[in-house]
Formats: sequence, C-alpha cells, structure tokens
Amino acid sequence: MAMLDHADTFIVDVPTIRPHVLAMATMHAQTMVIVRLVDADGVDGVGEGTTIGGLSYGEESPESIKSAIDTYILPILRHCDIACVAATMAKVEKSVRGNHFAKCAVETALLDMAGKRLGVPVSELIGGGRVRDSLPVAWTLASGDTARDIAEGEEMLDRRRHRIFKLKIGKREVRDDVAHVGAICKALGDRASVRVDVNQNWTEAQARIGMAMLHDVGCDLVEQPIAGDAIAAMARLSKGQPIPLMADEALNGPRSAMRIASAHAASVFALKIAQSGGLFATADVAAIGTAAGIGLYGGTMLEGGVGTVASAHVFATLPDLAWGTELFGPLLQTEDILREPLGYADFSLAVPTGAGLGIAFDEDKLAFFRRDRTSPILH
Ligand code: MUC
Ligand code: MG
Repeated sequence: MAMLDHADTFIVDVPTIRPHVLAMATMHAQTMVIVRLVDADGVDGVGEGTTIGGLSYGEESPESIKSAIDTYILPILRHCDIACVAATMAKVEKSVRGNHFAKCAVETALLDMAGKRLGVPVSELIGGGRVRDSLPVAWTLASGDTARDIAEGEEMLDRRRHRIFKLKIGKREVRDDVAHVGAICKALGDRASVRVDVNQNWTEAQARIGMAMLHDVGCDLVEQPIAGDAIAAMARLSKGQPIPLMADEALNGPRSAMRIASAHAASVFALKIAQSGGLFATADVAAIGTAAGIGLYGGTMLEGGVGTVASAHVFATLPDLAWGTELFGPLLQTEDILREPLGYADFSLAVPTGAGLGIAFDEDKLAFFRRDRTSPILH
C-alpha cells in the first residue's frame, strides 16, 4: 500500500544543438513537462510528457499537459493505492478522457516508484518482461541543408553512434524533397538505412508519386506520408506502393492500432509511449502489430532522458523490433538533465538496469532549466 504524499509538475526548456526542421515546425529548444511524485514512505518517481512544436504536432501542448496533470489527475491519485499502477491508471481513465501525454507522464512516474519499491527495472513490470538490454538507435538528419545533413550522417557513422537515418521532409515540393533524400542515400550508400518522415504533409496524390520516387532513390521506409486519420487512403498507398508505409500520427493507442491493422493501412508501427497513452498501452499496440504481421519501430517525441528511458524500458520487452528505435532525444539537447547521461555506443542505447527507470536528475541543471524558476530566455 502506498499513498501519495506530494507532487511537483513543472515545465523545462532546453535548447537544441541545432535547428531541427520538421514539416510543421522548426525546433530551437525542446520543452518537457516533468512530474515528480513522492509517496508517504519517501519513495519518489518521475515521468515526462513531451510533444513537439507546441500545438503543431498534436492536440496536447506542454501547458495543457501540466494543467491536466495538476487539475484532474493528481486529485484522483490522492484517493488511490498508487503501488497498484494498473488499478490507479484505470481509475484515471474513468474520469479523464484523451490527454494521452499527461497520462503517460503520470503512469511513468508510478511505474518508476513501483520498480523502486520492488527493486526491479520498469521493463520487468511491462508485458512479459525484458528480453534485450540494448536497442538500435536512429538519428534524424533535419538541419534543413543537404550538405550539412550528409556531413552529420558521416560523422555519426564514423563515431559508430547511428547507422539508421530518418530525414524530415514534406515542407518543400515533392521533387525537391526526393532530390534531397536521393543525395543522402547516394552519399551514405549501403553503410546506412535511410528513411523519411513526412509528418502528414502530403496529399494522397503527392504520396503516390513521392513514395514511388523515394523507392527508386533507395529510401527504405516512409513514415506518415498523409493525414493520420485518412486510414482508407493509407491502405490504398500501402497496397499500391513498393516502399513500406509506417503509421505514426495515425496511432493513438490500441483501438487505433486495431483499426489500422484491420484496414491493412500500414506495414510498420511507430510505437510512442505518450501518443499511445502510456507504457502499458504501448505494449498493447505492439502486441496488436505483431499479431497482425506489422513490423515494429520504437518511436520518440524527442523526449529528454526520462521519456527516452521510459520508452526504452517498453521497447526492451519486445522480441521483434525489426526497424530498431529512434531514442536519440537527449542527444538533440545541449544539456542532459540526468546525472548520468544515457549510454549511446555501437549504434545502440543501453537500457538502464537499476530499479525503476534507473535514472536520477542533475538537480542543478533541472533548477536552471525550469521555466518557473530561472530560464526566461526561451519564452
Ligand atoms: C516524429 O514525427 O516522428 C521523431 C524523430 C524526430 O526527429 O521527430 C520525431 C517526431
Ligand atoms: Mg513521425
């Protein structure tokens, strides 16, 4: 039995190492909502709710995530035995619709506490438990400049940090985007897998042409080329195009996974803990994908250390992760808010082995980057 003693929810803004150019926004900083829970025995747990570009990616903003947690979720937790994570989240589900990012942050913190109490990593509390200790990690080339992207890709290969590259396209004319992808495929050759993410920015007609052209220049995968709710059109593209289509924005938890699988609308799922509504829900999405013969990829919302590690614990429970992961979020930030930075080596991320999430904050950095204390520079 564990009762909530106190909670702290705050927004943290950390600059990015370079502008990150996506179809719907250019990021110069990443904004993370951190929730910290402490129970009556003094056991604490942390969670993260992070989106991209304010409200330009999804329906929750950092401010709405914080408000949903403080106003609606924490009061429910005060009447729960928070040692029972699934039962607590089921209670939250009854009173709070949607708000997947906020729920994910809270569920992460509860699982961190539960793992610490039981002396096991969070990965042992998900599905059948951990089956792998490291995860292949992609990097996104999104400087907005082809030559700079090629140089960055070469550097990542030299450092043996990444050999899977995701290119963010969809902002320019289809032909210009394909030329950009083709130049990178040509430069990196068979030393790397090159994939693209259109972030819903094409029409079906553009996607039909774009996907065929991308296949011809050596691209391996196209992520969310058209609107995420255009399931029938995604199915037409999946059937008609030689290049695999990965669902990202279309996936918002197990029911959407079931709809996409039944419609044959994607051949790969980008699993995201926040979009799915939490770690348990992500495992359910993965199970639906696997049962339907859909390949799995460990996605990111470019979270910092907490959300990245929470995702890693879920992905470490998946026996089939054919497309690897993109858990590089902390590497895009100028400063790591964790005391021990995550272990990136040999094209992989090491999944922490300590109890709970297995991480701790650098409290000084956290205090510096907290929006409500000392970091007015970015807003
Ligand atoms: C997305 O849409 O997948 C993941 C990697 C990256 O660069 O942006 C994200 C979001
Ligand atoms: Mg995406």
